[in-house]
Amino acid sequence: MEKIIVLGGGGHAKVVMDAILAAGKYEIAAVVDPALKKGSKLMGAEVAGEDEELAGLFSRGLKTCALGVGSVGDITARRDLYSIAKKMGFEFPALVHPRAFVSSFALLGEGTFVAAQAAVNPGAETGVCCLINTGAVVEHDCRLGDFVHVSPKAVLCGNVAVEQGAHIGAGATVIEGRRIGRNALVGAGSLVTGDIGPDSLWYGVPAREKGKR
Ligand code: JB2
Repeated sequence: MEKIIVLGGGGHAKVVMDAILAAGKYEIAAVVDPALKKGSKLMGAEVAGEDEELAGLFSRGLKTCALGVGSVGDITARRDLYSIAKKMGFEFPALVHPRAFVSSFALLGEGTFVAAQAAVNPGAETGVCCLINTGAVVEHDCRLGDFVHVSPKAVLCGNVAVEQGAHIGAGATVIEGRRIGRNALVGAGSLVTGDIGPDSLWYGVPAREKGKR
């Protein structure tokens, strides 16, 4: 079986690890997280310690990573960790929980994770390391930039564009054809009926701009 390293060992990492184990393609060879005790176990996998261990793991032939650090609006840690590991030569396959639906006419970018019960419909495309969380819906022809997070049970109707780094909160809905700007944040439960500019914070039903990020 192929081996994979999980970067991060918090709440999101456990969700990613569960999906990896359920899919059965990879064995989790190591979890790398400075907050966990080296040599301990997380969900049966060995904790390897801090990010400094990555070089040694790479030289042992482990070349595949899963991004287990999540985000609730600030993608900095995810993006930095991804680029450090990429520069070292690691690859980040797209990972899909076996009980998610991803159309064979959808395109998932490198390192994108699709959680259980999520749906990604035909013509949808994601960038690098997007997070389509539990039960989220990415309808036909949506276009997601890098590091976009669609939180649990959020719905992007058809033809929605979400630019790099934007965060769609849990249970929010964006109606068809709208555009969410770079690094914008849509609060949980919101209903987005218009376009949203970059770096702005929107929430409510219907969603209104509440400030800048
Ligand atoms: O640079 C890093 C780094 N920065 C934080 N390298 C490595 N290897 N690990 C890093 N971490 C680790 O990510 C922290 O030490 C911590 O153990 C973990 C973050 O765990 P936490 O449970 O705080 O957050 P999360 O990112 O797993 O999950 C957030 O995002 C999810 C999408 C949470 O808010 C969840 O509720 C949410 N579902």
